Parts: sequence; structure tokens; C-alpha cells
Amino acid sequence: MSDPAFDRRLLDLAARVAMRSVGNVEPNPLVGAVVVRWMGSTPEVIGIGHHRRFGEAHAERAALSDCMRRGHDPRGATVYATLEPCNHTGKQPPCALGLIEAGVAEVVAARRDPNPLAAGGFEALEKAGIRCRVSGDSRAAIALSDPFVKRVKTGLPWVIAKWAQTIDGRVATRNGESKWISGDRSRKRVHRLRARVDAVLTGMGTVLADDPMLTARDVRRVRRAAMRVVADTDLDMPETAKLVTTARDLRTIVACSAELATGEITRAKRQRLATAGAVVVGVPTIGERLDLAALLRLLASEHGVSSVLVESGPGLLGSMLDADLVDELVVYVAPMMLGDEMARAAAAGRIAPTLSMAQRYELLRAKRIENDLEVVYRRRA
Ligand code: AOF
Ligand code: ZN
Repeated sequence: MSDPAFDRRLLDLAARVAMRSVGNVEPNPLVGAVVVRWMGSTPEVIGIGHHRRFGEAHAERAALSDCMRRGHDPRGATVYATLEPCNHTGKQPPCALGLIEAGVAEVVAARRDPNPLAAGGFEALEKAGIRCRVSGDSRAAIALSDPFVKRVKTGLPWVIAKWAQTIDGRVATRNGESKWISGDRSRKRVHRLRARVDAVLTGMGTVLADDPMLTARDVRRVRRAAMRVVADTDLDMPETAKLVTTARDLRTIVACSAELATGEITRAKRQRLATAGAVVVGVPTIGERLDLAALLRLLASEHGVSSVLVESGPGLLGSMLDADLVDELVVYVAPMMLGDEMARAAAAGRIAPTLSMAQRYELLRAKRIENDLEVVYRRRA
């Protein structure tokens, strides 16, 4: 049975459940699954599950277990999964086999698995006589595995840029004053966001202006202790910066030009930074600037980074946007107005001089946080 409205509802549900484990499963995808029995033309959910933690049970098997636990028989049921069931033995046995053994009749997935190691679930299921189809009706279910799909296809981590702005789109006054624009609760949510990514990226401008820690504070459960990464082309990092003095406890990576990362003039400084616990890495440059794509690729391949939160000033953000490296924007809009064209905007540069050249985003969700608005956008392909 295929009804777009049912497909969307059930896959939305699977996506919602899977979202609970953001930060716990990466670099695996977030996956949710729902087992449904049809009572005439009405679906009855008899099992729900999701991938909870890296290395543990996959969503489909979790949903089947839930079904059994509740005393239902999954035979003849339809399974809605946000990702095509895997067909490989990794840290877990293949989901396709689990579904075949459970005797389900149909599998609906929001997208195919691009991972060549795990692919082939649909083929295996179909061979066993189980109907399979892809449903693109749930935006949430597809969005769920975007970070995973991007990394598998490009080798780049998922990049989220975050900032707080006034109603008229400014992130600081003309003198650089920015504490605080967004409210208490919004700032708490940023700490939670930091606790769910592998790396927080900032620029030297921000280090010199704010001397930030970039840690997740007052978060009940830090899921991942994000490493702090500074784009510092000229190796200007002061040794007194908090990012350096705390580098023993929390990884700090200072990314400078490949030349300065090996040259004689910076040897003493590099040694002092290393003694403090900071890791200096060299990145190729494009003109005067770091090749940010190369930096991201290096973070993914050498440091296991699958998600990055950019918390920077307009300079670095502008360069990131210009290179089209940002996938998601989390913007806090505070009920405040500066009305000053010299006040700072989120991104510097000149990405699009005309509207037709503007980068396009899709509105994913918006939520009221006390008196602020939290808006999440995704880059449109
Ligand atoms: C699914 N359901 O819930 C997930 C899938 O090392 P493993 O065994 O955990 O396998 C990880 C791979 O399996 C991952 O790269 C992706 O291709 C797929 N993830 N597949 O059927 C799930 N998490
Ligand atoms: Zn699986």
C-alpha cells in the first residue's frame, strides 16, 4: 500500500525518534525505523526503534525487538526506515537478514544507503520476496542522513555555522560589541550544539577579540568533547590564549599555512604551542588564505571529524560561505535593532552582488526560544 500522506507521517515519526541520538552515533548515520501493521487501510504502529549508539543495534533490528517486546508479530508488516537497511556484517549483523527472518512483507526507505560496504539491502530483500520502495515524502527523514551521505560521497564533514543577530541582521556593533545579543536560553542551546559535534572552528579574529573557550558548559551530557580548531594562517596564536592554556584537557588544533607549519622561523613558537598541548597542522593556502576545503578534509581524514560547528567572525564565515562549504545555518534572531550600516554583519565578502546569484537555503525549522527565534536552514543543492 502506498499513500504519500501515510509515508510521510510514518517516516517523520522514524526521523523524530532517531534524532534523540544526535551526537551518539556519528560517524554512523542517524537512522529510525517503524514497524506497521495494516488494519484495513489504517496503519497501526507495532514497533519503533532507532540506532542509539555507535557500534550498537541498528534501527531496523531495534524496531523489530520493540515489536516482539510488545507482544506483536512482525510477519506481514511494513517497515518504514529512514535509510535503506544494510546488507553487510559490520559491528552489527545485516538488517536485511533480520527483516527477512522476521517475515515482513514490505520495506519503505527514505533513501538508499550510499555506503558501498553496506549497500544492497533492497536487492537482498527483493530476492527474498519482500517488496521494497523509496519514499521521498518525508523531508525530515531525508535530512536526517544528509551529513552521513555527504561524508560518504565527498569525504567532507558536515558543516554547521551558527550566529546570533539582531532583527536587522547584525552580529555586533560597529565597535565589535556583541555580548550579548541572544538570550540566556539561546546561549545554552549553543552549548548543547557544541556537545554534539566533533569540532568547533573559529578564526584568529575571534580568538583575539573574545579569547573564547569554545567548550560545552552547563550541558547535562556532553556527547562528544569537540576539539577546538583555529584557522590561523600566519600562526599568530598567542600562547596565553585560553584555547592554548586549556589544550592539555581539550584538544586544540591550530591550522596555519603549510609553509609556517614546517619553516625554521616558527620552530620555537611551534614547540611552545606543542608543549602546551596544542597541535599545529599545516594546510595549503589559496593566495593569502587557508584552503578551507583542504582543512576540512584533513580534519575528516586525520582526526575523525564528521561534523564541524563554525563559530567565527564575519571574515572566516564569509570565506567558508564563499567556498560553499557550509551545509547548515543555525541563526538566533534576538528582538533588538541596531539600525547602523557600519555594525557588523554575519558574513563579510561579496558572495552575491545580485539576487539571482544569491546562495539559496531551505528553511528546515524555526523555534521560539524565550524571546529569540532559532532558525535552522539547509543549503539547497
Ligand atoms: C541500517 N540501519 O540503523 C544504520 C545503518 O558498523 P555497523 O555495523 O554499525 O554499520 C555501519 C554502517 O551501516 C553505516 O556506515 C551505514 O552504511 C549503515 N548504517 N544501516 O540498516 C541503521 N545505522
Ligand atoms: Zn543495518
